Amino acid sequence: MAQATAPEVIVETEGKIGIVTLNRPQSLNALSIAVVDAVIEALGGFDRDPKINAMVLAGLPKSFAAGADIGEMKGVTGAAGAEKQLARHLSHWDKIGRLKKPIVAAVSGYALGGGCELAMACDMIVASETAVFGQPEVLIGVMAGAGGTQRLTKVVGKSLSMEMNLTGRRLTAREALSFGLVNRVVPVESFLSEAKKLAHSIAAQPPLAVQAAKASVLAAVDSKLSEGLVFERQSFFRLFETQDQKEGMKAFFEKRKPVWSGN
Ligand code: DAK
Repeated sequence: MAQATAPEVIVETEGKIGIVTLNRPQSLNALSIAVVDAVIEALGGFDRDPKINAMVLAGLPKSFAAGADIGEMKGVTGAAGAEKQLARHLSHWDKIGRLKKPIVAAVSGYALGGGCELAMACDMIVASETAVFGQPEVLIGVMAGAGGTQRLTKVVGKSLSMEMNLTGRRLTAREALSFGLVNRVVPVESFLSEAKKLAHSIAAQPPLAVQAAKASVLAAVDSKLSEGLVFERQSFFRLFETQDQKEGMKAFFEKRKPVWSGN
């Protein structure tokens, strides 16, 4: 079972889903190093837990996360100093991209800077009507450092990403939906339940097929089409080694619901 290593991070399970909630309301869920480390430890724990098939990473109704904790960065001087101070933290951020199981971000209120980057590092985003997305680092003299110029550009395109990264322009939830940054926009009262619903619907599928499909979609983001197609085909073939492939196709002809073993 995944555990919280910081008091501001709540870790729970609900059936086959693991839920990690940021709970640092006094600073609008600013991402201190301890909080990010705890979030990633908890997600990693769920990723290794055979009882869990999908995850939700949630913020609070007022704020998903208003960025990295500026208080922890303001005293840092020099590129080498920044790299040294953030090295361990950086390797933690990189771990999110290596998690096998899907993560749904439940975003309400501010998703700014590192908060926007954390949401984009997840696989899907359910946003509340009050959600705002932005990379405002330029307004405090720096720039995005954890995917805000990379993942965002791949989703919304160069022009809008430029504007967001160069002026701090924020997107409303509806705008984010129109650009494909989020999966859906729901009333603030239901953002968490809708994110859980989506995670449960994924968790009900055969886990090895889900994980292979996740890896294949991510390969599309990272590689050129011809390489992605090879990766996809190999992943498809490998699923014919699983018991769930046999069960899924047998159940189809027996006109019943498949019972997944996860093998
Ligand atoms: N850090 C620390 N405290 C924060 C904070 C933050 N990012 N955001 C808000 N707070 C605190 C405020 O200081 C205030 O604290 P008190 O004064 O009450 O003690 C409290 O939260 C409420 O904030 P406000 O009074 O400002 O509330 P407003 O509603 O007026 O404004 C706001 C909300 C979200 C628009 C505003 O707080 C704001 O602009 N916050 C900063 C947003 C921002 O600039 N975010 C980007 C930070 S830089 C990397 C990984 C990550 C990153 C970089 C590298 N690597 C792995 C290499 C990420 C960098 C960033 O995110």
